[in-house]
Amino acid sequence: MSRTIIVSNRLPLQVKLNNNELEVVPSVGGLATGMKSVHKEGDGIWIGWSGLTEEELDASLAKKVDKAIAKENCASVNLTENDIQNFYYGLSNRALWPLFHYFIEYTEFEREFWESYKEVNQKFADVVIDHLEDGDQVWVHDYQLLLLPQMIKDKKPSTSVGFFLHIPFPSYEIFRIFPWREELLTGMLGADLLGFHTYDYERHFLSSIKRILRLDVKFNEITYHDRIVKVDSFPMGIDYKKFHNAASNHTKQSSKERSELQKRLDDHIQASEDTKLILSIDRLDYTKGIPNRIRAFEHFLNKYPQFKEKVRLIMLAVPSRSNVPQYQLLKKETDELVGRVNGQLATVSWTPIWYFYRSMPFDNLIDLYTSADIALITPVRDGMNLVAKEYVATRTDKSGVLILSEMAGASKEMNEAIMINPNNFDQIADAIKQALEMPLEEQIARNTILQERLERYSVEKWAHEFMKSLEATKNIGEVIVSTKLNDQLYNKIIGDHKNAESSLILLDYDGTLKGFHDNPKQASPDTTLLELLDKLNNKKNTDVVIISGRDKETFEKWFGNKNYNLITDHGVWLKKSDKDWEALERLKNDWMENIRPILETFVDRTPGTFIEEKKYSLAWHYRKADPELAQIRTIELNTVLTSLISNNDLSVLKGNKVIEIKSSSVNKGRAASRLLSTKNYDFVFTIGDDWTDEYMFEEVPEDAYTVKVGFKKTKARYYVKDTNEVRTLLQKFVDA
Ligand code: GDG
Repeated sequence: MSRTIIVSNRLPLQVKLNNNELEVVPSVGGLATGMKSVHKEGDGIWIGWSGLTEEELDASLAKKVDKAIAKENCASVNLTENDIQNFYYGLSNRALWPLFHYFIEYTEFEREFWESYKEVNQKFADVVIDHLEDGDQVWVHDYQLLLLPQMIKDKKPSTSVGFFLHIPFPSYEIFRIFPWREELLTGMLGADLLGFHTYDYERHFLSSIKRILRLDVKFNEITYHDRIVKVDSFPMGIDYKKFHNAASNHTKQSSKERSELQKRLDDHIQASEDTKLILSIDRLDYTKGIPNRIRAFEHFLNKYPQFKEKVRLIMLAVPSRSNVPQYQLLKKETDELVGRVNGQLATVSWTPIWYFYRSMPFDNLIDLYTSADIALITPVRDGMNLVAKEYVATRTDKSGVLILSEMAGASKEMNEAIMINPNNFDQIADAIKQALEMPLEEQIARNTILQERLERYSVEKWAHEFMKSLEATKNIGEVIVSTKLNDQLYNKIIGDHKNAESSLILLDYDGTLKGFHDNPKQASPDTTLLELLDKLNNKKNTDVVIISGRDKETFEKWFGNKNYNLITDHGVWLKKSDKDWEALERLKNDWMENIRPILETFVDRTPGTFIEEKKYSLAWHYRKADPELAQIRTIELNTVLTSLISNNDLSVLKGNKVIEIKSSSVNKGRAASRLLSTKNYDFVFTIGDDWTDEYMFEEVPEDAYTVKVGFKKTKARYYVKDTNEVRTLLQKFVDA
């Protein structure tokens, strides 16, 4: 079985230092539990930071820490105090966390933070590479390590890498604000599988990929260089059995076994018959909507005063990132709000809000979950929210009501909860009233469905599904039947060319010899390319032909003073090296008058697009358009054109970000066969990047070398990654 290396910012354990004595305590968090089976399978290891900085550890202690955590099948990444300040509290929690949660006003884009983020991601990469063995797969977690997948892939291209983001991925309009957005995206694209909690985050991510990196996305697959990156949603679950069983045992506790907290809760519950407890648990984080919740609760008590003295809100806020200024402000605001509400509404026998600012042991958490009639979960933005799930799991008698913000990822799967908008206090007040008055049968009916789902899609299942999907990505590449050119194949091609008596080399231009440009007029050949072509063209017994959809006028301008063989307009015109242009096809172009106005309406309605008018064809270019709008328009245009051209001997060609209408009797394949019939070539090599080149690949003899540029479905036998590799290959012909 292949081994999995799990990587997260923090290790799933706590290292405690008591008078230079080490204690290693495993964490019990959701992630640690979910990954347990993956971690234990086939000697997997977990890589992350131990929680102690280099400054806190001298050399001998550091060794001891390493040894102690190695015992837990973990390995540590050593971080300095400076790393923690700039990478963790800095870029991760003062830029990425607020931005990804739509708190733009809290984001700080410090270059120093960014530099540290890159360095620390590299530190993680170095440790991963050190531990990586052939056949291992890596699963990277969360927003602190967005650059890590590509750093691993750079060094170990054949390693399978998965990545899961635990927080939301924001919409493109938000994500684009980040100054180093391209780097983040390309960092993530090092993974073979990218997982998000919900389809919305997945959709936002794909939208950024299309708009910022302008990559091709088909359904949930991104073509990135010569790889396919799969994107999917995997809603994280909880350790259902652990919470359910703990709650079950809790109900069996004798009064002696009850905790102090439980006793206080019991006092409240027993105070009067219609008393009720509302619970909230979260880290003290501005994304969790804590001030909103307090204000909404205050509004509820004022709107429905009959519940005063009967209902109490118990708020557990766990200290978090307290050296980030916004968290300090939030603490102050929360303290003040709780003080104000309690001050204004409390009576001698009742305080409306019990507020705990601390973390509690697991057993106390169970006390709270099992004693609360209602869970009030109101984040303004939350990747998933496990507390909502844990509350439902502990309701062993199926009583209890969950009020859940629609801004939490969990809301997508927990339809049976009462859904609220955390900014609508009136709605929250009504939801609390509805929850308080909900008949028991309805509570049971809702919780039955919720519990069944939570039990089925547990955190273990979540981890398993992710790993299964990662495994499946290993086969994605196989749908592309062509073979990547490697050194051995290069040598074979060059050798065959050398031994041939008469060779034909057919080269497509755009996307093959030259990269794409927003404006096709500006993609003229550079000097390096011209020098390379000159040398190639001078090879003896070799006919080099540039074969393109470009018009003859453009090629005349670019290559008129060269003695290359040229074929333009997809095969309408041929120019033999030292001769004049000759028409290979006699074509009409009177159809253009009818088609042009149609294309013009598409240009008007699709900003960034334009028409290229050639002598025998019309091309609608959409490279610069919004990719999502363009996708809709191409389907529309295709439908309109197909119905129009059917009787006209015209065809619609879908090129690379261009739709071209031209005579159906012309294509590069026909032009290629004409050339092949004029001479007895014993070596044929053809290379091209788009759909129009497929005709060429079809027409050349079976033993010809057909090469596609880019990792796409093709009839070519081989492929190369990009235009740079094309030039490297041509240089090899020259050097041979
Ligand atoms: C991030 C995303 C996403 C809380 N207080 C105590 C305590 N907890 C435990 C809860 C729960 C966990 O902490 C909190 O998880 P959440 O999901 O609610 O929130 P984040 O910490 O913000 O987590 C979030 C999650 O990652 C997973 O992908 O759902 O959206 O922001 O398990 O039980 N545990 C103990 N004492 C406490 O006082 N023992």
